[in-house]
Amino acid sequence: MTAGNSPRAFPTGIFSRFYLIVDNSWASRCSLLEVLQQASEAGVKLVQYRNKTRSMKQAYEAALALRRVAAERDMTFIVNDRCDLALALEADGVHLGQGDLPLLLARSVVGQKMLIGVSTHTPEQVRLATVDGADYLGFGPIFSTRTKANHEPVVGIQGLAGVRSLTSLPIIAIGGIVPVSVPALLSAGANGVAVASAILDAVDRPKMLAQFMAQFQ
Ligand code: 3NM
Repeated sequence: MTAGNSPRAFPTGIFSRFYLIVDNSWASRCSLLEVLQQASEAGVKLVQYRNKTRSMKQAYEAALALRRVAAERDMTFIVNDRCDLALALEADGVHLGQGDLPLLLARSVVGQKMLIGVSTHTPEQVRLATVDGADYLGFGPIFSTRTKANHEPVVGIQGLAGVRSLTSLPIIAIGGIVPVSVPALLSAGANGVAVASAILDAVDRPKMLAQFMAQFQ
C-alpha cells in the first residue's frame, strides 16, 4: 500500500504534502471515520492514527475501521508511537517520538517494509534520526499547540530553516499549523505539514481541508 517503487518510499507527490493526524482524543466530539472520509475526498493521501490514552486493545479496535478505509482509499496509514499496534493493523508505517523505541530497535521490530518517521525537536535529533535511517522526520513544534501535552519548546519557522541543511530526508513541519502558515513553511524547507486540531476542530471541515490542499497546487 506504500507509494513508490521502494517497499518503503515515503510518498512525495503533491497530495502527500499534507499529513493528517487523526487523534483519538477527538473521538468523543466527532466521527474520526467521517474525518478520514472527508480528508480522502479532499485528496489527502497521508494519515497518522494517534492514540495516547487508550489501552492497546481499545486502540486496535478504534483504529481498525480507519485502517480499512485508508486502505480502500489508497491513503498511506501510519501509526503513532507503537510498533506493535502498527504491525497488528498492517499499517504502512510507524511514527516514533523521542520517548518511543529507538529507531534501530523499532526497525528490527517492524521489518524493512514499514516506513519509520521520527519526531525531532532539535538539530541534534535531526542528525541522529538521519544517521539511524529514518524514512522521514517530523520537526516541531513550529508554533504553540494544545494537541501535544507538555510539548517541547516552540522552534518557529527559523528553527525549521536552521535544520533544513542537516538532512536530505523529507521534513514534515508540525505544531499549530493553519493554512496561512503553509507558504512560509514550504519556503523554509518543509516538504509537508502535519495537522491535527485545525482540521479536527474545523466548523466547516471540507472547507478547511480544501484550504490546506490548495496550498500545494
Ligand atoms: N507533535 P496540532 S506538535 C503531535 O512537535 C504533535 O513533535 C508535535 O497538532 C511535535 O496540529 C504536535 O493540533 C501537535 O498543533 C500537532
